[in-house]
Amino acid sequence: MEKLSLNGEWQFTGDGMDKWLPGEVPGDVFTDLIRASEIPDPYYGKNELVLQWVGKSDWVYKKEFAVGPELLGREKVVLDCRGLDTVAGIVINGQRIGRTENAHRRYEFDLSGKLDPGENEIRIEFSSAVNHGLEKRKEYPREIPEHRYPVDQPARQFVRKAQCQYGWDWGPCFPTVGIWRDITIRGFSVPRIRYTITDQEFDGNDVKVGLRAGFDVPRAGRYKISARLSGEETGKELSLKPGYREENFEIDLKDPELWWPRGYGDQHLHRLRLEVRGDEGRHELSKKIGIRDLKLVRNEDSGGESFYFEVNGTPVFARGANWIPADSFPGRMTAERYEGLLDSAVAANMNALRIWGGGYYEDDIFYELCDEKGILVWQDFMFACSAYPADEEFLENVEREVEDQVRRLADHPSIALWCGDNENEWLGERGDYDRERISWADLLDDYRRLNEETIGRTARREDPGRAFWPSSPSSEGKAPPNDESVGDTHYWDVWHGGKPFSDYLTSEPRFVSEFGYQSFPSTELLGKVMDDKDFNPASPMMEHHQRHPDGNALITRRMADNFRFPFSFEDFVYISQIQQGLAMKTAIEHWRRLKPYCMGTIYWQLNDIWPVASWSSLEYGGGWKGLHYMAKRFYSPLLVSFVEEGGSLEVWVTSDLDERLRGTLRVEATKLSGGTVFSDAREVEVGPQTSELRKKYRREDLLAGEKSEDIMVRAVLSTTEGESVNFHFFERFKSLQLPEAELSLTREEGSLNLKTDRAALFVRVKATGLEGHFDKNFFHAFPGQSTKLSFHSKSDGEEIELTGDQLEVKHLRQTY
Ligand code: BMA
Repeated sequence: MEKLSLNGEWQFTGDGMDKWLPGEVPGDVFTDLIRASEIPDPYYGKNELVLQWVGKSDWVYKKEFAVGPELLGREKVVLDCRGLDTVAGIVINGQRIGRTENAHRRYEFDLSGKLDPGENEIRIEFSSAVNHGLEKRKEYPREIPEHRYPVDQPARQFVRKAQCQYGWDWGPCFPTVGIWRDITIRGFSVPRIRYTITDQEFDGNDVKVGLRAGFDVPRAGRYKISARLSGEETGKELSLKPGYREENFEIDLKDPELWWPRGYGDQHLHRLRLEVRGDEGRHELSKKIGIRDLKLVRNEDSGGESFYFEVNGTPVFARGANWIPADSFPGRMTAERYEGLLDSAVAANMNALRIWGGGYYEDDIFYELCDEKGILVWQDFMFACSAYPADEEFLENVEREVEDQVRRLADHPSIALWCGDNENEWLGERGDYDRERISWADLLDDYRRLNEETIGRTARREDPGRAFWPSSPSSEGKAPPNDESVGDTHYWDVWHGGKPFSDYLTSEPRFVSEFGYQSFPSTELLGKVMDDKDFNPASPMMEHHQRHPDGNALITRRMADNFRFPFSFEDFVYISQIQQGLAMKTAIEHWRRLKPYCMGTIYWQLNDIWPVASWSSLEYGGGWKGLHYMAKRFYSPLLVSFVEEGGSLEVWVTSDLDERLRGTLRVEATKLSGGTVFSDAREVEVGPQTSELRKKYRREDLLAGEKSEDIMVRAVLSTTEGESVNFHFFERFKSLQLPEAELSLTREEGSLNLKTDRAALFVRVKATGLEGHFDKNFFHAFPGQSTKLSFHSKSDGEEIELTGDQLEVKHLRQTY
């Protein structure tokens, strides 16, 4: 097959512009305009407000390319567009050859006979997706309720592109335009393999791998097709007629090496090769697949219905977070940025991510990295927080999208589940639309046609071996969508409902796919998008970078409940991060204790799309907020945790490990100013995949006559598989008698050592001017204990040695 990549340099122009500027493909018009210095940094200050014209304008991209006899000599030539964003007309040498209106689809256009020897020109004429949506909305017979965000554009429901680009409660409004994925001309005379999808049938340790492949046959002929996987081979010889066709193959593997989610085994991948040979050459497709038996287990039980992933017979508690697009501008994303974010997820002991339905189906590299790192992916289809149209044209467009994406992604072993959308089913109950004017019953009919009959039916048809779940949250009709006893749950009473953190402890879901709490990003990051003088949570500039209308009120109210109020912005940011971490810690430790009744916690949200106050644990650019450091501890496969009930303190041990462990559980009560007043140590045996109450102490025994505001309790579980440490305080942080503490950071035997004379809570070490993260941070230090720290640079993940003057240390007592 002849391949001519059209990636690289293009030229572009837009409405009212009298010149052509250089553009980069794959990319997007914002990134190109920034590079050409035509627009200021869209994230800076309130620039977003003056850049709304970009999404409302039409744009043209063009490129000249040379075609040689090799390509022209092929029977069939196609233009393969892996992503055009969004409404576009394609013109080759002045001749219109097709149009697109779905950024999530792969489009192919026949170029046979349309190319000239030598120079050719391609133009892609984009019309504004925002205007397109408005027109479609006008034509649609029914009103679709629209939830609006502080800065947004309307009618996103009518346009198949990343929905959050129209503005969200954490994201700016930048409806991008452009050639956002690879664009290639392909010429071929033998059948071209368009895609392959495998399914796996297990029989004990052996596996029958079914392979379905789609071929584009340019000319009639006799062809030999062979498939190879892990040393096994199968094949057939066929006479094929021109046109599109599918063929099935089967390969039996004896006791193959399996792919496991991280923590349970290796991420073994097998090379799959499919080859077509004919008189005029050959075409081969090669990719890595994983062999694993992955099930979504849903068994009725006394509590409702279970909901968990089982991989190769092992139940897996999903510890993870929700993923949103990592930049408003896809043109800026790089493999390194994907890897950095995913490495951070792994470093925080996550084994699962949910790709939320308001963004886009991620780049191939994302799934390849998840395969390699053993991260289970919950993949939403890209519909979120809304009703959608359901006319023939829209449904047909969606069917093609689902087909394209499932065929592209299904062979990634990391993908655990397809999910129809984010919160659309739940919308009937919670949507803030005018219920007098718009009836949900009317919209339900459209919803069924889109969700069950189009998205679900297509996903099941294309990939019958993988679970399809209608929506997140859903109970698949067995209970209200967000019911806790069946299916997955979004738990938002603490954030959106403003309830105290203790409310998490009243919730008993089977699998929580969303719950979150906001914090502010670092002042280093904020300093890149605003002036220091705007460093105040309620400054108009900061409020522009906080998209949840009640966000600041919710944060500050809760802060006043639990902390002495900080008076510098830097301290406010620091405490907001502690508070966010504590919210997630409370929820996740509780839900992990409910194992195996509850089998997954996917918090909202892992990452950010721009510099903003949000629910993320990684700020824009990948920096770790306090929550991410805390997640590393509360997501540790082995967890010791506390429950205070009446006059007693329970100590629980939760294990996601598959082996039985022996170890010591030590519980100590210590005065904040120094001195242990209670201590107990016992040998423990921790069964595989268990969560148990190990010991209950009377509060008065732990306090040993001391005042509750002077005491911290520490539990240390030490086993051969590592250690889990946790703390408990009987009083709110604002009521504690925190001592002034002297902290020292020294370099001893190659590592950084932190020591203190008295208890110092939420110690945060910052490496000024350096990008990266520490192995631990936001931890409690107390007398007699020295904490070893290492710093991993962002560029290569390697540990680097820091000197004292590069470091800044803060702890809670210093904020008042
Ligand atoms: C959820 C998500 C998002 C939203 C988040 C925070 O329900 O699905 O739509 O950003 O809440 O409000």
